[in-house]
Amino acid sequence: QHCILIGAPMDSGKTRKGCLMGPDAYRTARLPEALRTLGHTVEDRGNVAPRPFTPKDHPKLIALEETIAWTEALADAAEAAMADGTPIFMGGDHALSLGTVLGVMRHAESVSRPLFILWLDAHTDYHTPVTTESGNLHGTPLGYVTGRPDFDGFPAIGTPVPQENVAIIGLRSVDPAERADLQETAITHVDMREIDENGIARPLQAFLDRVEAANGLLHVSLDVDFLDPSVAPAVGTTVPGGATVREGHLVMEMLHDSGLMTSLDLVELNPFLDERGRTAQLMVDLAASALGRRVFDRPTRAF
Ligand code: DIR
Ligand code: MN
Ligand code: MN
Ligand code: MN
Repeated sequence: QHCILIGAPMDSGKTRKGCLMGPDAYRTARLPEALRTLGHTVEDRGNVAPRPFTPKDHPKLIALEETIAWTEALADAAEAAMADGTPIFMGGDHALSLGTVLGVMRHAESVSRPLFILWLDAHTDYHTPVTTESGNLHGTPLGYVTGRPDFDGFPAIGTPVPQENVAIIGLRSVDPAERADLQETAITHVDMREIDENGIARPLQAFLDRVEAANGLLHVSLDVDFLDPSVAPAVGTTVPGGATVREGHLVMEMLHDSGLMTSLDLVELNPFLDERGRTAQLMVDLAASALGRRVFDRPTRAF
């Protein structure tokens, strides 16, 4: 595979700063080398910068103009990279997915294939600029790409990603408005209890089977807070009771087995909160699993 690394040092999706250091943390934790070791070619396209913007005060929303400026720049970078290989977006907070998914949507449309999204996150990120209570736009990308209203000033999205094509796995912090809105949708939402009861492989495989049957493209968005804070502390919105290291690797290895993943976001890493880079290292190891790293080869699927 040709892996295209794109830095997105975006920090405008929430108040607490630090995600801007994420791309360099991934480079320092040797993400490019890990992918090359697996036999992939790796091209680091450096960091994207937002379009020029003029900040304005808003009664609720944090850094709206900056976030729109990033969305436009990242959508262009993502669309271009999709034509050349497998982009891996090194964030940056989760608002970067407003742009990366938009670019991937444009590419999917140009090749006439349906787009599926796997969202690995403690949170649903299904708000709109109107429903958000915090004003943090990192809580809105799934609302945006599925065509929810009130994204005034953002690029028009064309055909939204169908709700049936979205799965969120790892949920344990859902705002009341999101919970009510999401339950009316066809979005697959797997909370931690379901993972505790049935394991993480089953719902994931069911989703991957749907992607394969539709000959879909698959965008994966991995939020650090999908993982339990005991193993991934470097994120501003830790929620106890998250995925274990092994659950994370199982998801990533299954993604590689499926051969379906066509783009990947690594988001919400805040290296300033880390203990000796351990969260960056875990995220690099997970990305390596998604790109083929194995303890042993598995000729057949075990379940
Ligand atoms: C919360 C937190 N739902 C909000 N969201 C996220 O501010 O809207 N935290 N994405 O990572
Ligand atoms: Mn998120
Ligand atoms: Mn989250
Ligand atoms: Mn392989």
